[in-house]
Amino acid sequence: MEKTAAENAGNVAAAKPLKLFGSWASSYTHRVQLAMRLKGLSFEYAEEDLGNKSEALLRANPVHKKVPVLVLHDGRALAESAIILHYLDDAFPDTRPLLPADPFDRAVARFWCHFGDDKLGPAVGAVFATTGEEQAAAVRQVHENLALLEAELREGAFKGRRFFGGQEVGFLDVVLGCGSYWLAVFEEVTGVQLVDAEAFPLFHAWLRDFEAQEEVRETIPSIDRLLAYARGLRQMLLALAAGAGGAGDSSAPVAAAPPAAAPPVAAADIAVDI
Ligand SMILES: N[C@@H](CCC(=O)N[C@@H](CS)C(=O)NCC(=O)O)C(=O)O
Repeated sequence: MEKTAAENAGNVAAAKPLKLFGSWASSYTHRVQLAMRLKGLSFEYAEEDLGNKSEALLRANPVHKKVPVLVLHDGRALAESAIILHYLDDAFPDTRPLLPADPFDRAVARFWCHFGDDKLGPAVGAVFATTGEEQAAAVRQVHENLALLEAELREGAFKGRRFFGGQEVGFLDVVLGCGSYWLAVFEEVTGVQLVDAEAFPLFHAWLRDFEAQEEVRETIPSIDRLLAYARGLRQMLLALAAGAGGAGDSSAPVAAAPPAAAPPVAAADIAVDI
């Protein structure tokens, strides 16, 4: 009889552990780490130097050359955090599911995941990478996007839920939560308020609740470390945008430096890649 993917995964589990290529400050990496923790899946972790990527990472993700990458028990590799999260649900059905069971609810979770990656994340990145009027416009975009999420929590798809996934942290919590802790870091570094608890009470409460979860606390680096990293990164992005060129102040504590030749226009993109 043919074996299911889960049985195959289970058979080779003893031989070779799952392996995750990641970067310590990468929110996309945190998504996968958190998902595996919530599911109780053990894995090996390989920290990538994003300024000098390993041959193994480039072989495993030749298309995007980014982390996270999950290497399966049999050596095959998967890239893109949301796709990895879906895979984990499919391949390990005996573990805690992250996506809802209902097809419509699953689609809604995917929709808001796309919203986070496509709209909210880039707007937050732009606040971080800019100053002046450009930054003010990006702040307005962040607020518009947060207002959309707040409305869904108040009277839309997620009304009455503790988490986006229901009573427990689910797929969308992992996806949105692993980017949202950067909001406080960016507020501190830029001096701009992004999440006003009065304007976005439900989103604010959700984020505090998410951050207090044991698995989340185990996954997210300390605020001091993130702050030091973000300060160095902002300094470099502003230098790039100002046309200073190069990799900025080499003493800046930038753990995951973008390519030195990155053009200024890419600044917002770089900032989002955290
Ligand atoms: N869409 C990707 C984004 C991954 C991503 O942007 N990774 C960043 C680190 S957070 C990266 O590897 N950057 C290195 C580079 O761009 O060269 C995902 O969801 O996994």
